[in-house]
Amino acid sequence: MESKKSSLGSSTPDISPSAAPSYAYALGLTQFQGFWIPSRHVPTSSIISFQKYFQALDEDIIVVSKPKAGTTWLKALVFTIVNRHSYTLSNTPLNSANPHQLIPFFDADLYKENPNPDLSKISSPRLFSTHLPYSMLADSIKRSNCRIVYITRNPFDIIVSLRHFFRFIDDWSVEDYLEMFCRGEEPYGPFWDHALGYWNMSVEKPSNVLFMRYEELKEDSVAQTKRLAEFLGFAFSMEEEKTGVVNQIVDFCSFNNLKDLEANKTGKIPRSIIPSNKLFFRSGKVGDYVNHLSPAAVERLSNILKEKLNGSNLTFN
Ligand code: PAP
Repeated sequence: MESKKSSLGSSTPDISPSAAPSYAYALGLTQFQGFWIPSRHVPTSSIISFQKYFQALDEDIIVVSKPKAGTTWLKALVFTIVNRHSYTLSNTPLNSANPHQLIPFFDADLYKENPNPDLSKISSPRLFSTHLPYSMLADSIKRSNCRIVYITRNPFDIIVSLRHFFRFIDDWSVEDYLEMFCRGEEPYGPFWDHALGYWNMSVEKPSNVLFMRYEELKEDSVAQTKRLAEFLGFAFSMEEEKTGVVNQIVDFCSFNNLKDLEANKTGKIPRSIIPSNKLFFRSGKVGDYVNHLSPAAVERLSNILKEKLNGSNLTFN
């Protein structure tokens, strides 16, 4: 049996559709509370601590996504919108820090280092993030009036983006990654359950959960940024719109601008397993999957998605 390089540099069994546990094993995924958690990176104990101890405030803002759906971009936009009266674009901390450093993850950052961190001194609104599904959020979030912004992306581009990103830990093919998605056995997967959890809540509680799509943000960045700001309670004034503030924020947070900032070109997040911030910026395009996935592969996952999302009004084109 052929061997492939795994995240720990050891050999793992070849992956075939019949080798059901291989992906989870080799990627260090643990099935926990119904989802596949990358437990080498995010210990389940940090999730339990977060669920047990986190006390949400009504003013909190939580950025949520599956990996590679547009997290970095959304964090940059949320940080800039919320802090635009404190920082200009020339002195914003985004010039010297990656967006992930400014909006920490509950599970991978805050509760990983300390089971019950003191978050009371963070100025309001507190900005947090997570890749966890809705069902795994702390109950205090669900009971509070805080705001959750969820971003999703067509899973085909996510697959290609993940494949490129994880080159530093494995040498699987894009087909392997597709197989993983078809089984729902990918980081924070299944994809459909993750998306449906937030989709349903955005329908049920639209003033608490905003459902965004990478493709829509790309297609009309200005309109989507205004929608985001309004949802967050930081709507742009007429004056700001007239003087071009929205366009300036959109341009500042664009792929081309962010990727060329020194913090993203040469920086690395301390204690992170990600070797360079450069990896968060690859091509930033919609539809790149056509260059990597065969039509048959796309059809296969499309059919699974159709079945899984049936009856929900949630679709992916
Ligand atoms: P993460 O979950 O590891 O934080 P995330 O930021 O969600 O990753 O996704 C990275 C993708 O967003 C990359 O996509 P690609 O591989 O298809 O290129 C990355 O290039 C893209 N990206 C990062 N910043 C931006 C941006 N400002 N505008 C558009 N796309 C972006």
